[in-house]
Amino acid sequence: MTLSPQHIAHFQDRGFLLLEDQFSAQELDLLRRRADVVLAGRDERTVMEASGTAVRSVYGPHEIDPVFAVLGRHPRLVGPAQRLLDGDVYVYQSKLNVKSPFDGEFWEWHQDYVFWRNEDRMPAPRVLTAAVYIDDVDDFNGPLVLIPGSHREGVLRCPTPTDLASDAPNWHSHVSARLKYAIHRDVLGGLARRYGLHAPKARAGALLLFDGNIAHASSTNISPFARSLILYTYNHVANAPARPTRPGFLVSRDTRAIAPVDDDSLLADAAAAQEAR
Ligand code: 6CS
Ligand code: FE
Repeated sequence: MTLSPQHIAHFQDRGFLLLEDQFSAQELDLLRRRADVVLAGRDERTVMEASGTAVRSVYGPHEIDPVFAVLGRHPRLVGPAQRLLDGDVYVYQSKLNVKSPFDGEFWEWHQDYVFWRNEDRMPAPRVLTAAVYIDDVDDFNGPLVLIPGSHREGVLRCPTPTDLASDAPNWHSHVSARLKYAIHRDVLGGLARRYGLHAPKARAGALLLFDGNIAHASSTNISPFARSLILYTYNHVANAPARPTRPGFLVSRDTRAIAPVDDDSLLADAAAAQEAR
């Protein structure tokens, strides 16, 4: 995937870029099958919704599944990440965000980079996330909502919450519905009035790229349709934290530059693994 000058200008100006129809129906079928396998696991990388019954996220699927490992090295993701971050990149973090039918909970307004700066000591916001739409994303199943242009405002003010769950590992407040760094509502209101809100809706197979500093959120999923995304955060190899302490499934310790695989690798490698049907 080669980005056009218009693509690059859009990302730099708005803080995000939506590329539609990047993955075929057969590739999506494979990703959905692997997502079901990954979601069946229950270890500490699996974060449940507050209901305790629905899975919210699984962190580090690229570490535990061969197909998600290939996807993280795919040229349709790595190519744009290298171009937009201007150099070699590695997978800082991967996650499968499910947003289950009926039970998928909200994500408060936040920026991603503040978690990586404050909790991992990531030096600079030379980082972006690439989200592959495994399901259609529409008005009704809790689409990601962005504030276009907010990535240029630096790290925004986040009041320290007083009601964070204390019985869970401390990193749970980095990934649950009650976030440690949620943007102050006065700040958020001003940004929304200035820049507006935008929900990048698209069919399954789309790829959404967004800057580590763009303000974003999502509502609960009241629909009977899942809104699963597989997300890879790409960090520039010169921007790796020196001594991360959070678990490896949140902060990858493998900071080697990615050499992208061939464009047909998802199905080719899966066929080799007798997975593709
Ligand atoms: O703490 C983290 O690494 C995760 N938390 C949020 C709210 N976004 C970035 C990242 O996925
Ligand atoms: Fe986020």
